[in-house]
Amino acid sequence: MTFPIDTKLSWTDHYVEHGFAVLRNLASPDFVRDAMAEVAEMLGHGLPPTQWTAENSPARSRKPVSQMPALQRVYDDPGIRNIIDTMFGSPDHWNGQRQFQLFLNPYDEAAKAEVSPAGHIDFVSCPVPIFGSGFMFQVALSKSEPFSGNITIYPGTHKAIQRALVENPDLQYPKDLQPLLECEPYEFVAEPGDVLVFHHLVGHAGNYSHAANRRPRVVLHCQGLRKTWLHEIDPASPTLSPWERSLAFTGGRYKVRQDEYEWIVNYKRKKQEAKAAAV
Ligand SMILES: O=C(O)CCC(=O)C(=O)O
Ligand SMILES: [Fe+2]
Repeated sequence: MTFPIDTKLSWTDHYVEHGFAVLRNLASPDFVRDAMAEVAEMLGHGLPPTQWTAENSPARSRKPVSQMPALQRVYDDPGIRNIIDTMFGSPDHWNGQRQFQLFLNPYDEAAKAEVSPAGHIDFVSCPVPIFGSGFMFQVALSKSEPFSGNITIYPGTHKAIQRALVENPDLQYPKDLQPLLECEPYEFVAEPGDVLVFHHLVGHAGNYSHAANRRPRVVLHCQGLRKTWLHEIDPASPTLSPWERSLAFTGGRYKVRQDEYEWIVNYKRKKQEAKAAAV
């Protein structure tokens, strides 16, 4: 059993409620075709995707994505830009950063056809932002199948994590928060051009590639970030954007103790300094 998408909800309501949404066939076919051609050129072996293996195809691009102009166009795609603008409630909030990676999971003979029973969040042993400044999305460039190494999402966990942080903003992942990230996952099995949008606090996991027909997983793993970080939310406000609504599980009006960005940067800097002083 995997978690079923609730098709009665709009994608934005699904994102708010479950911490993720799937938009089928969203990125333009021209973009997807050119991006896949650029990936194939980078690999250089001319083999069809079902013959890609861990030996002949690296999981992370050999070439920096900054040198892959077709991939860069992901942020010019009208469907993608519409997601960003809709999430933030206006085209004025996006910070313009093209921050993404190419994730490629070729068939792995030694792996098992299974997905992780638990997720992670990306804020490891550091402050976890209650609000943060954006969301994540993946754009599928090729057809995948169950166990292709697709990302899995642990639905609804963004709420539990945010509530725990409201109670105690000093909680950290994994030591305090891992138990909240175990539930029935959703696996992003994709057709080319499908997009998965997910919350910065929702549990998610990478998986091994061992699908029946040996299809690999090829996606762009992207961030949609705002110019400004949020400091405060009033869940009762009628004008919240979908992104803000997904951050309104605070149980009432909530204001951060300090700027979250500065908090994370200072925390990391102090940790580095302590490490340097210890050697
Ligand atoms: O493989 C994936 O799609 C997920 C990767 C991930 O969660 C990460 O890099 O933090
Ligand atoms: Fe992650």
